[in-house]
Amino acid sequence: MALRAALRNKCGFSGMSGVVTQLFSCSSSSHGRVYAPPIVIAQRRNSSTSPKIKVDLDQSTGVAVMHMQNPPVNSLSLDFLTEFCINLEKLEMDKSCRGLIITSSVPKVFSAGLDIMEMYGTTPERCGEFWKAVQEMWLKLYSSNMVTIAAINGFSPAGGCLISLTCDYRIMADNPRYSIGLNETQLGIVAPFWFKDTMVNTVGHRTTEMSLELGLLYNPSEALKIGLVDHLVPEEQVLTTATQTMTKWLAIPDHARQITKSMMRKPTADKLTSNREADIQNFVSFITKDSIQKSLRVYLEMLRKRKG
Ligand code: CO8
Repeated sequence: MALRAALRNKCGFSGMSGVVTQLFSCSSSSHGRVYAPPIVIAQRRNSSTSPKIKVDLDQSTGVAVMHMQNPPVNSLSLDFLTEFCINLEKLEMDKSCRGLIITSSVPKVFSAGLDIMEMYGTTPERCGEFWKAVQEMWLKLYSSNMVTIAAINGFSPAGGCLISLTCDYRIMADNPRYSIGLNETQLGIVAPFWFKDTMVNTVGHRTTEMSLELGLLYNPSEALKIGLVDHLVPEEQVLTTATQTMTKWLAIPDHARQITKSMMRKPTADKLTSNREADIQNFVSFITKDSIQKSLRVYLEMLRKRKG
């Protein structure tokens, strides 16, 4: 709780600045996203800078860009996930924010997925706390009322792929060196049912089955072909394309889009919501097994050797 409180303070939006350049009007429902046509567009930006995540909210467009900045590889540690969730919650409650683009400030890497060091050689208590934060991140993002777009500007294995799949739309840098996929089995671990469900809902059962069993990582062209991503663009255009795509999505009335999104996603989210504790227990007992710890150690050594 102390960590949460400390992060809350760090994550507070600050430094509102800017000039009103055009007129806009924006009314809100309980989730703050019933939008009226622009009368005045205010070029006001809220920026929040916290150690691992930077959020820029453009109040004139209602679009926030969340930059993950946790070098060297944007791994999803407990601290990172806590910050991520706090920022997400703040944006969700902010009536002026209707769309969220998630991208990386770390060169060549969108996210290397869950921080392996949170799963290797730690206590069952810490593992449980960590897994709860992973669940929280997924539930919040998957059920978000905002339009969410992943601007995938680098490698995106495992948890990085999960974040992408959890968004409404995926734009990836067309660089054949990058890859994306749920590669858990390659580490000797198993993607839980809600990772699997998220992928099934995106690319279908057969592709997911093969993908998960083999722990496949796809290059951008392959990922586009199977529908794992929606659009490829040159790397330098990822963010601008995400912004343009967001404009199209935001042209749809919020209430209709949100109800539709909920209709599509709620049954999947509810499966985890009603099984959270059992899912945490499963994770902790699985990950703390000697054989699984050994697999993780071998994988970490492989990562180090590859580097050398
Ligand atoms: N967690 C922790 N540390 C990591 C991770 C990670 N996921 N990935 C890389 N690192 C570390 C490396 O060990 C290295 O550390 P050091 O500098 O101390 O040697 C440092 O980050 C930099 O890594 P690289 O030199 O490999 O960086 P590159 O830019 O060359 O490559 C890659 C970037 C491609 C992202 C590469 O690092 C990579 O492939 N990483 C592994 C990615 C991966 O396999 N992630 C899977 C994580 S598991 C997960 O997300 C879902 C788990 C579900 C659990 C279910 C259990 C029941």
